[in-house]
Amino acid sequence: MSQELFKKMAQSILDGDDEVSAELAQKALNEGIDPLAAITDGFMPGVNEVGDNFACGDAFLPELVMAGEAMKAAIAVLEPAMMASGVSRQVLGTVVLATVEGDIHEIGKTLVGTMLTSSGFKVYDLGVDVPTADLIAKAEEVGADIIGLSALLTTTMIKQKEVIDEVAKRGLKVMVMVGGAPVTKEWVQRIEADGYSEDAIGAVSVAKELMGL
Ligand code: B1M
Repeated sequence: MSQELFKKMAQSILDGDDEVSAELAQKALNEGIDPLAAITDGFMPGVNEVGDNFACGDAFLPELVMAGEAMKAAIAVLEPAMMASGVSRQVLGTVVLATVEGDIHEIGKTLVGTMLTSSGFKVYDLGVDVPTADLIAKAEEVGADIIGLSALLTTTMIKQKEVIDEVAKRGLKVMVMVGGAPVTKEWVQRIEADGYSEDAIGAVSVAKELMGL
């Protein structure tokens, strides 16, 4: 039953149809499907397929843009339910979150922010294409425990290292957690990040670990 729905969800992303993706997201909620499962098992396979098609020249930038819009429309419907499912109301820690400078991919970063918020973290989401200096300034202003950095491009991952180097240079007591599709464990070790997760659910566990919880 939900497999059928998941297939339609993936197809709505491939079609870049934000009306259908939003309708299917609502249908999932009506049927009591876990919103995160709808994203990971339904919509994500579609977005990954568009990405693969783009990489091998079978899809072009407009398809990528439309897939992104369809994904965002679905998440907008699912997000309130993800927020409401959070159990903890105690503030577990403060996170300054962003997609690094030069990178405008926002969907994964926003999902991580939603999961952290619904799990009890106070999240300052600075958006996309955020310069290192702005991240550091915000982290200092709000006394952040963690800076969370998303990067989706091999060309922008280096900005994660730039932030870590700046934190070290200034002797700041803030941990840095990184993620994003091109980020690997090897990269994380190389840049000496404090935490890494390959998905949004894992990001919550890693953030809790960093807080000693
Ligand atoms: Co772009 N894009 N894109 N794109 N895009 C990729 C990333 C790409 C892999 C596609 C491909 O070629 N296969 C490729 C990168 C290649 C590379 O560097 N190796 C690529 C490219 C090349 C580009 C452009 C350069 C294209 C161009 O202009 N010629 C351009 C770059 C613009 C820029 O940033 N300067 C570009 C633009 C775009 C759009 C704007 C059109 C659109 C984004 C729309 C938006 O965000 N509003 C877009 C999209 C949609 C994609 C793909 C198809 C999907 C990304 C996505 O939203 N995934 C992507 C291919 C792919 O990833 N398969 C691709 C869904 C999202 C939920 O997953 O973001 O991975 P993700 O987040 C996951 C995890 O990674 C993790 O948790 C999330 C949830 O599970 N995670 C974290 C993410 N951040 C985390 C942080 C954490 C922890 C975990 O801690 C802090």
